[in-house]
Amino acid sequence: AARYHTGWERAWRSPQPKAEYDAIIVGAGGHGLATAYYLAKNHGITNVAVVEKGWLGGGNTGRNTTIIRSNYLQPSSMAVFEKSRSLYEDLSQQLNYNIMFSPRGVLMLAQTEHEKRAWERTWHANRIAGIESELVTPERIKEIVPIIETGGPRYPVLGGLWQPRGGTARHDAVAWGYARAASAMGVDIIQQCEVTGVDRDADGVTGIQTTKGAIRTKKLCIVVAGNSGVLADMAGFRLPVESVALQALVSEPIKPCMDCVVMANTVHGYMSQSDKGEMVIGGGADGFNNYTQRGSFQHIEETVRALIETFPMISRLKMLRQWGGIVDMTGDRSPIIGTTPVPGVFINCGWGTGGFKAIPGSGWATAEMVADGAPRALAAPFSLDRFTEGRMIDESVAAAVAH
Ligand code: FAD
Ligand code: PYC
Repeated sequence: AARYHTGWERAWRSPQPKAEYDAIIVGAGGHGLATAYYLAKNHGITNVAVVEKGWLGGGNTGRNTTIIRSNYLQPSSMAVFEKSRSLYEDLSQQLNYNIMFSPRGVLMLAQTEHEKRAWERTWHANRIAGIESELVTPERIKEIVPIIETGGPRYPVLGGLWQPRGGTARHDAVAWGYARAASAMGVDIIQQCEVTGVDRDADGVTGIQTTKGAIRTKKLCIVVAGNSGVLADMAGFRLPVESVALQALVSEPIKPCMDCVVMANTVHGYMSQSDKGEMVIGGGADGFNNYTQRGSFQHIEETVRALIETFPMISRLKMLRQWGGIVDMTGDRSPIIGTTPVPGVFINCGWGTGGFKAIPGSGWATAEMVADGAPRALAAPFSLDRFTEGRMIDESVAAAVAH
């Protein structure tokens, strides 16, 4: 009998590891895969392996709520997030893979006077940097999001920051699109291959130990989000990063009722509607360090309770499923992209609760660094030594769910 599920072309190759690569990237999340893609595409470096302990995109890249925006405060952050947002605009065409980028607009609510002032400051910074964003009144907010209740009893909506060119994309597709394109250019993506050790001699890194054997390299880029501290420990240095669970949940699908993304950061709740009709909901990060990739009842209750004041209509919705991912949080809520104390070992981490939006820009900047051996302008401010030099890049307001 005819079968529909035979003869499909594999999207990427699944090779056995070679003995040696010019560069190895640990972690096949969005950032690792984008780094591999831009190494091949922009720098012609294709003798590269991306080594992944599980399945590609199975970490935070496949667990996030897909919000894309660039309304950050500091010049270095705006540069990398806006580079990223603009790369997202035609990423489907670049990868020839539909990542379902949907620039539906992102609205950050102001529900205290303090938050209102913070968004005013961000708006001025965005304007100076040429990032399109708009301060909006409660009346305008009601036009943008008719289902919102602006006059809530505890935290009425006082205004907001609207980024019309922000939006969402299909998270898995971002990973799959980069993977397919990188693989087609010769990058080996090796799944089910956990890195268990980092080999080094007096001059620096010499290779890695994995569950599929030893692999040699002189350039190792660690891109493992919540596991960054574990990998840094293997390589012999420490990171100022904490690993915390961030949870999310989705409701049953309903008819289209909200065509933008809304973030209510004072109460720790945010929401958008997926193409399937589910309300995609998230809140704050867990208040304790852990490596447990799952959700908890307490979190559902806290997050939904917080959002119901602003969106009373969700009180009748059934929640379908919840999950968690382990995010890598730095003290200033900004990422780390840089060289490390071990020659030949590079790090890309610290994206915390907000790195999905950064995947293209981060991959671009990290590929520059791995190719040249040192970061160029986009990545340079995010070096590891900013923590010893006291050069913090404070993004606690823009990080929103992680403040
Ligand atoms: P990951 O996708 O986690 O990839 C790292 C990979 O490394 C994993 O696949 C892991 O298996 C692998 N790995 C780990 N250890 C090893 C090892 N020893 N050997 C080999 N491989 C290893 N960001 C936004 O911008 N917008 C959002 O709306 C948003 N919402 C979020 C909601 C939730 C619930 C969560 C959890 C995160 C959210 N984020 C959001 C953050 C975003 O998901 C992350 O910052 C981003 O996905 C990090 O990508 P990554 O490639 O660095 O990490
Ligand atoms: O960084 O925009 C963000 C975000 C939203 C939800 C989680 N992170």
